[in-house]
Parts: sequence; structure tokens; C-alpha cells
Amino acid sequence: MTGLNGQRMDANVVVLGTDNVGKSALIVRFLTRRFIGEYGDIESLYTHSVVVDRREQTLNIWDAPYSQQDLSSESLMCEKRVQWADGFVLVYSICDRSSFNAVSRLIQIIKITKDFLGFEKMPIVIVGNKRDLHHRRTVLSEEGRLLALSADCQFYEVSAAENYHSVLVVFHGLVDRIRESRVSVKKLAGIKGIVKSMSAVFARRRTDSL
Ligand SMILES: Nc1nc2c(ncn2[C@@H]2O[C@H](COP(=O)(O)OP(=O)(O)OP(=O)(O)O)[C@@H](O)[C@H]2O)c(=O)[nH]1
Ligand SMILES: [Mg+2]
Repeated sequence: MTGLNGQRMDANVVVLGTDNVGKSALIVRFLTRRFIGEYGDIESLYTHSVVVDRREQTLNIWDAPYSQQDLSSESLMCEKRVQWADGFVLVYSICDRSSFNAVSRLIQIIKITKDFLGFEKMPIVIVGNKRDLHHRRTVLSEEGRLLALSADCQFYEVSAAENYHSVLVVFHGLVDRIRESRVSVKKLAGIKGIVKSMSAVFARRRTDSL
């Protein structure tokens, strides 16, 4: 369902990032409004209905495990995820520099894979989590913001532990982006359709005149 005319819309979201950055904490916070502390590391798929701008939206959220293999452009896993996804939430911890570097690499891999598959757009939201641990911060907010700017992504710093609202804003932000990308893909398809029918007319004229 596209939701462009006010219908319900389905969207698939992959949440990805290195171990321990708070992927599950963010998802559980979004789904239940709660922070429960420990989550295990089980791969899960959740379905959740939200209302954004008075429109109902069903989100399928994949709490994806991370492996070093994901950082290879030949990774079939990455291809599978990009194929399934309408959008990505890429999470790092503001206290873990290597998790930030991994997000930067993941963006490149997702973009390469998306281009390879011939997809027009892939909305991505970057999330710097564990904002409450600012005394242990090793990644500046500015760095996150710059990365997002250079990669045309959205950026938020949040604390899954302390705050529900900022987590809600992350998922709503992604839903907005997914909607925008669907509108522009539809427009592009419309333009392509016009170009196609015009070239068909000209091709016919050329053969008519032979
Ligand atoms: N202080 C603080 N701790 C957090 C926050 N978010 C998550 N944590 C803690 O960080 C640890 C890891 O959180 P998870 O949600 O399990 O992280 P994950 O990315 O799903 O980890 P894996 O599933 O193992 O890849 C847990 O002990 C959480 O309680 C946060 O915003 N602030
Ligand atoms: Mg987890």
C-alpha cells in the first residue's frame, strides 16, 4: 500500500549497528515506551502500527544482528536487507568510536548495494545513542551531523535509557522520509512514462514516414 492518497501504508525498517549500541533498546522503547535494561542479542522482527500526520502506518522493524561481513560490498546479507527495506536506522553509541566508524561504512555499503539493485532512494536515519553518558562521550555531535549532511541522511542524538520522545521522533522522521521517497519515485515513474509514450509516438512517426 502506498499511502499517497491517504490509505494505510506498510514500511519495512532495518535497524543496524555494531554490538551493544542499543539497537534493541531503541526498538523496545519505541514499541512499549519502556527501557528494560537487558535485551539479549536475538534477531527479531516486530510489527507495529503508528499514526503519523493522521495517517495509519504499519511498520515492520527488523532488529538485525551485526557481523563484520556486512561491511563487504559483496555481502549477500546486505543485498537481502536493502531489497527488503524501505528505510534504515543506523545506530552508534556516542561512547564508542568504532561503532560510529561502522555506521559510516554501512552507509557506503547500503548506497553501493542500492545503486547495484537500481533503486532510486534509500532513506537512512543515523542515530547517536546513549546521550545520557555524555561524560564518556568519544564522538562529538558535530561529527554525527556532518556525516549525515555529507550522506544526505537525517541525524538524531538520543538516549533510549532516558527518553521516549526522542526515540519516537527518530521513527517518525524515517516514516516521513519513506513517504517523501515514494512520492518522488512515483513522480519519476510518471515522467519516465511520459518520455516513453512520447518516444513511442516519434518512433511510429519515423516508421510511418518510411
Ligand atoms: N546508558 C545507556 N545505556 C543504554 C542505552 N541504550 C542501551 N543501553 C544499554 O546498552 C546495552 C546494550 O543495549 P542493547 O539494546 O542490547 O544493544 P544492541 O545494539 O541491541 O546489542 P546486540 O543485540 O548485542 O547487538 C544494554 O546494557 C542497555 O541497557 C542508553 O541510551 N543509555
Ligand atoms: Mg540487540
